[in-house]
This record gives sequence, C-alpha cells and structure tokens, in this order.
Amino acid sequence: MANVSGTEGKAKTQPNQEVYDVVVVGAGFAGLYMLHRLRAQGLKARVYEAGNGVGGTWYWNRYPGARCDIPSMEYSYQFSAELQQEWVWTERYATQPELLRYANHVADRFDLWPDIQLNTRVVSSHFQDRDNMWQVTLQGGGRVRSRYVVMATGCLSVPNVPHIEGLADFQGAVYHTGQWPHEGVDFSGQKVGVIGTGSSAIQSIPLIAQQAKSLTVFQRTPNYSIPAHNQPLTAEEVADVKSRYAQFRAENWARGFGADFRDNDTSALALSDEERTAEYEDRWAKGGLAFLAAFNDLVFDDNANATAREFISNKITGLVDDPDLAAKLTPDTPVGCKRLCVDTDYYATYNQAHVLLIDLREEPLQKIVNQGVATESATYEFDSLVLATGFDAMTGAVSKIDIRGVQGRKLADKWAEGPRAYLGLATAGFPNLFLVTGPGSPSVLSNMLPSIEHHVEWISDCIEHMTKNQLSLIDAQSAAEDAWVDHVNETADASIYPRCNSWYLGANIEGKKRVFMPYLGVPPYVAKCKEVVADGYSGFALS
Ligand code: FAD
Ligand code: N01
Repeated sequence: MANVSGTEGKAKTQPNQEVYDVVVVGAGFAGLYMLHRLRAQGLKARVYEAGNGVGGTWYWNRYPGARCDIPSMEYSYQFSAELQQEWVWTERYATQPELLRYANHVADRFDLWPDIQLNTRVVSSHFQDRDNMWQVTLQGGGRVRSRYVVMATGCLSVPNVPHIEGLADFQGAVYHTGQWPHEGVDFSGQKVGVIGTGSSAIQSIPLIAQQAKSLTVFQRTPNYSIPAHNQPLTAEEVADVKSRYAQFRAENWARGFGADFRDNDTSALALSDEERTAEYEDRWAKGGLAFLAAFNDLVFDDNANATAREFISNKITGLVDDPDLAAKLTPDTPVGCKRLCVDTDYYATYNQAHVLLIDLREEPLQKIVNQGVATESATYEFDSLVLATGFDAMTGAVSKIDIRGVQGRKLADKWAEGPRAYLGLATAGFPNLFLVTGPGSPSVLSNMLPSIEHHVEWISDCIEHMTKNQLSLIDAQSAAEDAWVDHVNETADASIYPRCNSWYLGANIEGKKRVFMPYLGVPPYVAKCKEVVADGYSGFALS
C-alpha cells in the first residue's frame, strides 16, 4: 500500500493513534466516491460520518415527498460504466428511499464499508506545523492523524432551526424536514403547522395535506415552483439513455448548469410575446428545472426575467381558486433568485378547505406557545409542527468543525467576513485540506452529482500528483484565492442572484455575512480547473 504520510519514525504520534493518508469527513455521495478513488490509488483512507448510515442528504431528508429534482438518469454517478448500466432508476425523479438504496448499493458494490466509520462526528481538525500533518479529533475524544483531510461535509447538511421564541415550550411534536424520523410520521387526524415554503415544504405540503385533519402553512416569502410531472421511467427511456450514456453525460456537462435543461441560446426579449409564451408553455408542460433555461438571459437580465415572472404568476392565478390567496402565493422577486422549486400539486393543495396559508408579511410570527403558533393577529393550535426552514448552507458543516491551519489560525476567523476558497477546492493557510463543492464552485448551481465527481477526481488526481512527485504540502496562494473570490462576486453581481434574500447569500441565517457563495457557470469553471492543473497547479504553492 502506498504511503504518502511519510510519518513513520518521525511524528510524535500518541500510542494507538491511527495515521492515515487521507481522512474524509462525510459519507454522502461525495465521501463515498472520494473513498473509492483514494483506495484505488492504494492510499490508506478513513471516512467519518456523523449519521448512522451512508447517503448524506438522502439519509437525513426523509420527509414525505422527498425526491430529487434533477432527473435520476443524470442525478447519479457516472464514474463506473458498469454501475450506471446495471442500476435501474424507476422514476423520472427518484424518491428519497430509492436514492438511499442507491447510496447503499454503491457502498456494497465497491466494498467501501470497511473504511467507513458511522456515528462518528469530526469535531476538530488541527494542522500541525511541526510535521505537516492534520490531527483530527472525533466526538468522544478519539484522535487520528492524516496527511490530507477532505471535507465532504455537504452544502445542505446542517439544518437551520430558527430562533423563534418559545419553540421549546411547544407541547406537540416538532419535526425538521432535514432530520426526519426514520420510522416516518403519521399525521392522520392531526392539526399540523408547517413553517417555511422552500423546496422541502413545497414537496411535503401536498402529502401532509392528504393525511392531516388540517394543515396551516406559515409563509414568510413565496417561492416559484414548476410542476414536476414526475412519472415512471419506461424501459425504452432507460434503454435509450443507457445506449449512449457516456455521450449523454458529456453533452450535459458542457451545459450551463451541467444538466440537460435543453438550454436555449435565445434572448427572452428577442421573440414576440406569442413565441415567448409558447416556449414557456412547452417547458411548463414538460416540467422541472429546465424552465430556467428557456432563454439565455433569464438569470442575467431583469427584463427577460420579468417575462418568466409574469408567466408563472399567471399560472399561479390559474391554479389557485381564491384570487387573494393566489396573490399571496405569488413572489415579487426574480424567478430563480431563490432556488427554483419543483412540485407535484403544490399550488392546487391550497384549494382544499382544510389547508390554510398564513402570510407572515401580513401577520408576523410572534412566538411559539404551548399549543401552537402565535402571530400578531391570532394563535393557531397544532398537534405537530414541521420546520421546513432549510439549512445553514455551503459553509454550515465546515464551520461547525474547529479547523485550524498554519500557526493555529482558525478557519472561523478567516471566514468571518464570508467564505474564501480558491476554486471552492482549498483555502489559503490550510494546506492539504480540500473541500468538495466548497464555496466558490458551481455546486448548488449545478447538477450536484457530476460536480461532486469532478471535484473528487480533481482532488484525488492532485494527491496522486503530490505522491508521484514526492511533494508533501499543497496550499492555495492568497493572491490566487482573492482573484477567484473577486471573479465569483463579479459573476454573481452580473446576475439576478443577489437581488433577493436567499441561502445562496447566507441571508437565511441570523448574523451570517451576506456573500454570494456558489459560482455561476459550470463550463468556465471546469475549464479553469483544467487550466490550473495544466499550468502545474497554478495558484497553489507545492513543496
Ligand atoms: P451530503 O449528502 O450532505 O453528505 C454530507 C455528509 O457529511 C452528511 O451525511 C453529514 O452527516 C456528514 N457530516 C457533516 N459534517 C460532519 C462532521 N463534522 N463529521 C462527520 N460527518 C459529517 N442536488 C441536486 O443536484 N439535485 C437534486 O435533485 C437535489 N435534491 C436535493 C434534495 C434535498 C432534500 C436536499 C437537502 C438537497 C438536494 N440536493 C440536490 C443537494 C444535495 O445535497 C447534493 O446533491 C448531494 O446529495 C450532496 O452530497 P454530499 O456528499 O456532498 O453531501
Ligand atoms: O430550505 P429553504 P429547504 N420564520 O431555505 C422559511 C435543496 N432541496 O429545505 O424565504 C418563518 O429553501 C424561509 O422563508 P424565507 C434545494 O437546493 C431540494 O426548503 O427565508 N419562515 C423559507 O421559506 C433547496 O433550495 C429539493 O423568507 C422561516 C423556508 O423556511 C435547499 O435544499 C427539496 C424562518 C426555508 O426554505 C433548501 O430547501 C428540498 C422563520 N424564522 C431541498 N426561517 C428538491 O426538490 C426560515 N423560514 C430536489
């Protein structure tokens, strides 16, 4: 087995302290593939996962209706031709149980289990200047050392439980969509309150409404949602994609979001009203996130975006019987500025007599009381309360770990004014520490599976390069990092994304610095990553 640690006989290792070439934090899709790649290189790697299973997002988010909104044939690994040929997706958008089965199948198929330690949260990771090793501390006090650390901790893995006065006093059951009970929840006969109207709420509300005696939704900001038109995949559809899978993947990766959104390279403003509406109608009828790629300027030009707003607003008016209610459900922000949602019967659910929408802009939420939720106008009583209140996105999981780099510098201090990372892969002053889909990479503005694979391959190739060239330290250079962060911000500022409060900006978390975190544009990003390698890892210091 190759050893890149080079520590034997050198480091002051505590007795029984295991030494690894690479510690990987997290066993979602990123951590699983990272482990597979590292092992193929003959490295000694260990994955630590806080949960009691693999699958990350699909392990934790078990709320009713949870499923992907990138088609499953694309939202899946492509690193193994055998895997992608043998696995059979059953629906256009796979359900959470199917995605979780897939993650477990991958762990079985590639025999990953022996190197994964479940129920083990990493609490700190300290770089030790004396021998350039990371000391990683596990919850409960265990410690290991490694040459490299890979944070595969997820962009949406730290649930946001808002600070609402009285939450602890509520006497019914409280659930967060991102930490759903594994045994499921039966809402039959219950009065249920849901706080939030993001993707998790929009997927779960129609199903909770089917069970509950009454459902009250507390909406602070409405969201745009496009019908999913989910359906079983036919054997012919699956066979067709599988007959040209590699080409299909390559074509999609070359598109703006790294997915087959049928990108249309026409301005929304270049067409007549009839032509434009026909395009929107076609996309609405086919369903899904491809709506946002109807025209090439929807995320860059306010006037172009306004045409999409008008179209969806009319649809909401058509779907919701009560015009006042339709108005409350209609956003006044640009389409896509908050992450676009994809639903099954979301708007129509509000036509049911036992479903009530409370617009918190009209009657602000005051506090939670023993029996329910108090707004400025009334108190609503519930048996169960569902917090569909999202995540501390992009930086939440990494920030929860006490990470210290060269000379003990804390990552928390470095990122106090917003995350700074070179290509979203590494952050200066924290050598040999890599981030998968970190801030400054397309990540959440892309089909995440191929973005994860791209990062994992970049990182493992980099480690291989280090080993082959007998190098032991790689660190991003501050100047390169600053230039990249500036570029990420300039790109965002030229788009509609900073025009509303979203988790892309950290605006959903009290006290979090408002900084746009993902990078917009898969193809230029991939080209830049390639160029950096071709130039001998330009922007990094290797020694
Ligand atoms: P995760 O799946 O989040 O896994 C990270 C893991 O790290 C978690 O299991 C966590 O427990 C663990 N971890 C974190 N911190 C620590 C620590 N300190 N110690 C030990 N373990 C730790 N993306 C798409 O592209 N398409 C979709 O359709 C889509 N649907 C989504 C639906 C939902 C409900 C959500 C929440 C997200 C969705 N996403 C989607 C984004 C999704 O998060 C990614 O697609 C992908 O699953 C992320 O994989 P990951 O391995 O990077 O992170
Ligand atoms: O979280 P969100 P999510 N009082 O942050 C509200 C992915 N995902 O879990 O908008 C009252 O979008 C908050 O209100 P506001 C996807 O990337 C994908 O739904 O801040 N309300 C908002 O309405 C997605 O974007 C799928 O004003 C409060 C909601 O809670 C990301 O995960 C499914 C509040 C949170 O919405 C996150 O989605 C699920 C408070 N104090 C998730 N605090 C797919 O379909 C928050 N809110 C594939």
